[in-house]
Amino acid sequence: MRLSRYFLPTIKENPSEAQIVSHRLMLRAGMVRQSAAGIYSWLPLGFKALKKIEQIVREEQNRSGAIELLMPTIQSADLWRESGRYDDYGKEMLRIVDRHEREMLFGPTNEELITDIFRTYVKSYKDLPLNLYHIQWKFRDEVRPRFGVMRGREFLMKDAYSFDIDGKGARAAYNKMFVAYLRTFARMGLKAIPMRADTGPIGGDLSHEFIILADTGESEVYCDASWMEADVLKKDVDFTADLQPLVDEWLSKYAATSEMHDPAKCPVPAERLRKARGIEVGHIFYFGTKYSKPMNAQVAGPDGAPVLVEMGSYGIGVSRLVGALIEASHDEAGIVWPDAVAPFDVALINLRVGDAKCDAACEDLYAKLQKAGKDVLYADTSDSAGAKFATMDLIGLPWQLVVGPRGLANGKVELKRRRTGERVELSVEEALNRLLAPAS
Ligand code: 5CA
Repeated sequence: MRLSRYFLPTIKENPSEAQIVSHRLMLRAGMVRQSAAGIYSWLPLGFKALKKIEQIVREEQNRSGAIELLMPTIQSADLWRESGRYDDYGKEMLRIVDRHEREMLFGPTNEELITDIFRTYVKSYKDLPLNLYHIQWKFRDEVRPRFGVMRGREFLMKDAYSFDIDGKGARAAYNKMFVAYLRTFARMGLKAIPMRADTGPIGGDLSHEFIILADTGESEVYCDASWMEADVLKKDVDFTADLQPLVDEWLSKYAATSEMHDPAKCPVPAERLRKARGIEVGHIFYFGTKYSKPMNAQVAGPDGAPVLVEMGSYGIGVSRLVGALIEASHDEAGIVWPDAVAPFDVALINLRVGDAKCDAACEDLYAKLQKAGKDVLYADTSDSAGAKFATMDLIGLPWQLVVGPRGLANGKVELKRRRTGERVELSVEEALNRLLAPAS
């Protein structure tokens, strides 16, 4: 993408409405624009980051055996009456009346809708286990939407729903999601720690929140210092195997939110206990027959007798993750994207647009990098070098490839790693090789 043709409305001044760094940087980098309290438009750069994150979530859901579909944002109130949650959900639910006076709502979650789909089509235990998910916008009329996309009213969630014939199967489904979540967040460069959690309006008796540590987090958490060294991606995972031993291994490391933490019962010695603040990026629930029972979602068991299915639901805050990733990875100059979720891979900076040699070298690099599959933002505008560097540092792409007349006279370009600030002078060939090496 050529910057001269792109839509990147960056802002120099710090926006006064932003209280935390990720919100400030998202506004300054032209990623989002608030359209009403807690409701955002995703501008091109923000949208690209959102899509990158969504894709990692999708790949790990698919790897674990979950199947993607898409349910609507608007739901019928009648379904929610069946589960009893239409009255229980309270003011957080945005209620709508259509032209025929039918009561509708903007979905805050999808347990009812998916259970209705399930009961319509699935009739036999032979079709289980089944885990269906979608990545769809939700609306919750939060009392205090704040911190930008971290606590929005409209937000993008991945929600998966598992159906099993018995508790043992449901536990296996829960374990798959547990491990898929660890992998998902680790692939984004985040350390998300699973913590025993309250189940709130979703219900059930087994639940974990996945929380990343950040000073601006809304939850207070306690965890064993050994979590800091844990490497989730070290082992490959076979999702067809029994994952209980792996889950038990992870759960043997203590971690709890302040609501669940009891100092008297905490097994971690004081010197190894970390108290920190955290951001909830995912939440998984096992709630048995809480929805299948009132909604009569049953299948024929092996002996032909009807059995109510055991269910769980599993959420990831996809749009919240954009903010959470920035909270976890930034410096004074701006965002520092982890490679896997960066909206572009490389910023190609032409220091002297109009100079025939610089232009030609940049065009050549731009074409070659794109041909090799790299997503390049080519700074081909007439802004000053200083302004270009500031913009590129602000938007935080992992690599900056700088082409200027002085270097080119000696056949050199400069490659800067955004995360470390390290700069090296290289030949054009070497720079290309470095950028196209598998690790970059
Ligand atoms: N039905 C279940 C799981 S599918 C559910 O709704 N769980 S939840 O309420 O915990 O939400 C799942 C995830 O969505 C949370 O972990 C959080 O990361 C994200 N989330 C929840 N509320 C908001 C919000 N107001 N703004 C942004 N993200 C949110």
